[in-house]
Amino acid sequence: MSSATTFTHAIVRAPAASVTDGLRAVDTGAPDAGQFADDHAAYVAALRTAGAEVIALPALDNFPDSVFVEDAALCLPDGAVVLRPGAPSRLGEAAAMAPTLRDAYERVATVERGFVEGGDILVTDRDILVGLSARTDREGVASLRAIVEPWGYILRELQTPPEILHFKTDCGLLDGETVLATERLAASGCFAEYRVITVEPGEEACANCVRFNDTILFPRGFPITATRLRDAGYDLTELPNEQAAKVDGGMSCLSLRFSPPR
Ligand code: CIR
Repeated sequence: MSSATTFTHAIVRAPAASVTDGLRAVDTGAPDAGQFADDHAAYVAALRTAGAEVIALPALDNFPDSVFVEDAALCLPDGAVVLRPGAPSRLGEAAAMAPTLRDAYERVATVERGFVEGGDILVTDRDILVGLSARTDREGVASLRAIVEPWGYILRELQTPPEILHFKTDCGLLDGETVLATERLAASGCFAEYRVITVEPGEEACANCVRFNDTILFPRGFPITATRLRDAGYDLTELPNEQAAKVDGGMSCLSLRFSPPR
């Protein structure tokens, strides 16, 4: 079993009413906060169905993007890391997440320099891939590396293509050695050591999916890629993501997945 896709727990945070002010690269209108809350409840229910004990944190109205908990922390089998989001309006989300990590883990370290957002980190069985982006810089990656390499992990620094918000905006882990990726990200060569299934052109917004135990949480509305994955033997749980997508969020951003160290 892959430790990169097998978990007992998930951390989520309720969407704040202020999610309507969430950051977005292109403004296609604000998300509907009520619908966002309903979609989030469906996401949490799917995590529970997949076997998660869910730690549900309260909304933080001062942080419009705080529902996207993945960007504030990194949960590994051997320890957790409090990250440093590169978006100024999101920096404080990391400190707000720290107490929850300390409750779950004995070993919690903090990125003290530079910037790293969890959306730029893909953890596989083989290594930790970190994409430099507008939110994640070299100094932050060096700080993260100094934490995780002594814990026994291999960190590989990559470049997120410039038009992409986060490295994981365009990819998701399907199993320990297989990634779903857009053609534009796969073309960068960053998955040379992995099996790659590509997203159907025009369906790029479904690349950010997340495997939790036996199922893949997958945004609804991307039928060709969904069929491709089912034909390859994967079980999908399709979920509404239209509101989160208005503020550039996807399936992985909405949770931190982990198994507390024994
Ligand atoms: C942001 O721009 O930071 C949020 N509106 C979306 C964050 C999405 N997070 C992720 O991809 N890990």
